[in-house]
Amino acid sequence: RPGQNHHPAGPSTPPSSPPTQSLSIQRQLYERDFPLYKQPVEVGHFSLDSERRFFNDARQLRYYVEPEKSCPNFDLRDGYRGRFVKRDDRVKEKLDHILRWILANRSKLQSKDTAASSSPCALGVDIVTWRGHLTKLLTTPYETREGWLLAVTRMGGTLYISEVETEAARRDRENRTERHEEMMYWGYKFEQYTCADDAQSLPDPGGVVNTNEAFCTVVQTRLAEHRLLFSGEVDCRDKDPKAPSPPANYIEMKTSLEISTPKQRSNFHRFKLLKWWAQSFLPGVPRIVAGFRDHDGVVVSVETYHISKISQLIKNETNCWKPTVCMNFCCEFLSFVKSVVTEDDPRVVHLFSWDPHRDVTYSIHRDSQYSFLPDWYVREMTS
Ligand code: 0WD
Ligand code: CA
Repeated sequence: RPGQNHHPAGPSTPPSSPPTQSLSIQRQLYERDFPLYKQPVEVGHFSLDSERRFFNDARQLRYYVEPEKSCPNFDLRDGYRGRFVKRDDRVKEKLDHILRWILANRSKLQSKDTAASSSPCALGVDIVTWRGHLTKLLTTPYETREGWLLAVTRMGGTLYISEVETEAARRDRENRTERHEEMMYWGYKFEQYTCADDAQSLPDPGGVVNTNEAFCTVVQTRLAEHRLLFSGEVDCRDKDPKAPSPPANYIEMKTSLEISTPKQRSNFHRFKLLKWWAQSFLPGVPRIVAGFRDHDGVVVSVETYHISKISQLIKNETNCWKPTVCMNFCCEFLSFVKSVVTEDDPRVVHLFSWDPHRDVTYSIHRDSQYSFLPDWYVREMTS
């Protein structure tokens, strides 16, 4: 075995040896016991309004209203031309909203185990990132199409992980077809048909869909030895006041093409359920409500998926994904990052790069275009 490759199951290396240069993504390396993943705890939340302004509260949280009929006939194309305000996805917000939340809630974070720790770490967490970035890590062992770039900076002992758009993703974004643009709207429109602004009211399908608006949960958890703090967008909550406390009352909304053949069912299990599972499992969101639509964007059925039952649902599929591989790979990647990114400096970025069928590699950048921790955050955290 080449000594340059980071081997997850290999013998432990002495602490003084230099970090390895790459991380293998071969699935069989990660087929072992499911790692410890602590029940995620919501430590806070925030909202982004119709102009993408940050609020340290739950004003954008919506309430799920179960459709009247199992075949609701929601027309997802309605309003695309006249009642749609689309977020400008050329603007890269990086971790800014999470950092704003951290500054506003620092007191809630400095935890007890930090005080006892021999190497005090300012925030009491090892990793700060978006949930969506972790989802990409979880699905990497099974991804054959899209690579990723993740920028990592260590400051005050905490590793901040922020995605960088790949060249391929930028090309895809700039060359979307009109049909694709419209289909991206359908998911948001489905949310509008099923979500109300408060527990007493009904959804308003006649209103404007504005994708600047968001409610995000901030959760803390631990994956093996990695203490994680991440945020993810939450579509809505259970409106029953007796529902369990967050994140157990949250619901993820999805749309998908209706399933009409065994091949489609198998593909749904093997590819789509992997992404759905990874995204909701991470923050402890227990349920997904899926609207199955036809080619014209009409929802023909609605189904609920319980995250805890998805692994059972896929068990009969040949060549299927395994939750343990996803979690072990993510855990190993975070260990790899910790071993590589030792310099504690907000101006230094280690750019981790992965392309399908390749190992994970990295490059180092000082005072470059990749630096992503804003001055207002660095100043506040180091003063
Ligand atoms: O600037 C960036 N590179 C990114 C910013 C990348 C990823 C996310 N974000 C931020 C935004 O501030 C957004 O409010 O992500 C927030 C959502 O983060 P997340 O929950 O970690 O992302 P993810 O799990 O990938 O997506 C959750 C939902 C999506 O729902 P579906 O059902 O399609 O998975 O957030 C929406 C989308 O509705 N979404 C985004 N919203 C704004 N900017 C983005 C995005 N880049 N990606 C997904
Ligand atoms: Ca959704």
